[in-house]
Amino acid sequence: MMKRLGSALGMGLAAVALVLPGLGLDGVGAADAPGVQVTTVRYGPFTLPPAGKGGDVDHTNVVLPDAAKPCEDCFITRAEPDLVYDDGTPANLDTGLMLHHALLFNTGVPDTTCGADSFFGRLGERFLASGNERTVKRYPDGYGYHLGRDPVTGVFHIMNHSDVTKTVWFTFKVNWVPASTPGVRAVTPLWLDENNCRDSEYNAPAGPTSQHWTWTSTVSGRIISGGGHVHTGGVRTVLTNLTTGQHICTSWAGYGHKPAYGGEIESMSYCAWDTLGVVHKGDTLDLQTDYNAAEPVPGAMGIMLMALYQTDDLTGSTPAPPDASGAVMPPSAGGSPSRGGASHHGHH
Ligand SMILES: [Cu+2]
Repeated sequence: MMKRLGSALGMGLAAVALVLPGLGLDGVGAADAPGVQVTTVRYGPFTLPPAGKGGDVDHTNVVLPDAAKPCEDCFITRAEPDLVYDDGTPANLDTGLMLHHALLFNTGVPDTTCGADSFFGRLGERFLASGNERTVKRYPDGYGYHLGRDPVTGVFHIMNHSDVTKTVWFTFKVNWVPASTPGVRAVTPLWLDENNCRDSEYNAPAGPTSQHWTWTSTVSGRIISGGGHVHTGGVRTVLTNLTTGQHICTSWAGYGHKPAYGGEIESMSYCAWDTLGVVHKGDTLDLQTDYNAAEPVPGAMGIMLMALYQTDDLTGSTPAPPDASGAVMPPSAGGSPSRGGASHHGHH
């Protein structure tokens, strides 16, 4: 099973994608609501020689066309990512493995913030993603992401910093209901990115910095959930409607609570509420990304993937409490990165 990851962007690999079927009663998800099914979808195997011998596929995106889907004609309501070994145990920095990123594209739907004039835009709608911090995505009750019958494309970047070859899988444990389920409201993913439609990277200088990216909304509705992604040294991402002045979501980075992460970024807090914020077509959304690293962070990222319920009924409901919108720092956040954000591990 010695397989080197391809080095060419856009190269399709023959990695096998498996769906582990129907674990509807395994606890976590089954409690959600009647009819909720839980499917773990597994991508790989990725067999990675040590870094420097092919396992260090830096700046490489492995593209898997026709990647496994957790369900078809369905609404995804929750998705829990992980990177694991053959036996299912987590693969993380304490054993040398790091998930740079995994992204899933729905090829049947154009992306809302990235047009088809770019490589990533042509792949379709970015609807699920994960960095090494492995944030669980979820929508408030009554909302879901609709996945139809179009193929899904996966993009993966995984690194092996250990000195031996390792085989790992990327997994998403997905809660879903059939599309025929009455009353589920379909959400539109909004991908907000300091370097959108490109490689998402920028260089963050040492010390406290704020990077901004703005987007003029092409859609109207209520933002109901979402979270951010930064690299080690990142503090938070903040989404604001500049036109109305409304704070929508702050996603906070956490360090130093989980030994498996070796002091690198281990969590990003997640916002979820029936109305985190209101967006009108033509409004300007501002993505702010804060870093505070002891050394410069090359290839830094600042991304938020939000879920929007498109509607013209913008009257809204109960305002989001501070702990739902990240207006206050949660207990999971804060702490100090072990190496100031400039280490090789910390690159992503
Ligand atoms: Cu990243």
